[in-house]
Amino acid sequence: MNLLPRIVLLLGLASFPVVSEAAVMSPVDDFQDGTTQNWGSASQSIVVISDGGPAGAGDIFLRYASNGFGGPNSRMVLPMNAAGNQWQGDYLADGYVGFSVDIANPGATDLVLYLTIGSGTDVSDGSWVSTTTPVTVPSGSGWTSIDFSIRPEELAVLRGDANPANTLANVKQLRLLSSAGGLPMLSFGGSGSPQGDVVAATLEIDNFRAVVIPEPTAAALVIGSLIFLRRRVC
Ligand SMILES: [Ca+2]
Repeated sequence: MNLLPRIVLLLGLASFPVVSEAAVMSPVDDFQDGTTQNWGSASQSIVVISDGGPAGAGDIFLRYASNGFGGPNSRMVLPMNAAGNQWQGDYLADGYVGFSVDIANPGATDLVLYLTIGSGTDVSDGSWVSTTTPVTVPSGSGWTSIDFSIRPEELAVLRGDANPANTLANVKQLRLLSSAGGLPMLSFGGSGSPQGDVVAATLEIDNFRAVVIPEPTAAALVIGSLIFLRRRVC
């Protein structure tokens, strides 16, 4: 094929974003610094375990056990709501399309997990959306890698703005929770935050990170294509 038709063909391909849809990963919460990295509330009993994460010896992870009968540890929910936490931001601009996390369930109760995303900094302000497809991690499960899609069309609005994209553009907090009966309920009769089940269960977590698809630019694709072409014809 002559050079000009090749360039025309490549310029045509550049108009299809799928060409560049190569996912990358965000920075990871791996707990290797020995802290909870902002997961959980101060009143919850979150334990940092120094050995036995997915990579084995020396792989630090978190364990949270809900008790199912009352107090701050009654519910199976792990909030990320510290002021200025690392997961605040504009997920649309950052190209976040999902999250990946390693989970183990050494407890006696199946975990039915949803990831919920909020745009407010307090319990009752802002909007909340939720993933719609629960991920079940059965009782007794060892480490398993799970994913949540957070593309706007795959999210359910729990409260507030009817357009999930607006919540994704202004994220202030997350809540990872187990809800065996379907989409999470909200506290305060519907005006509060997504709640996990009141249940005796155990969640172990490591390597929480976002799946990122950088926004493609036609210029970058054309430049990349021409570099490839130059290598082929030289
Ligand atoms: Ca780790």
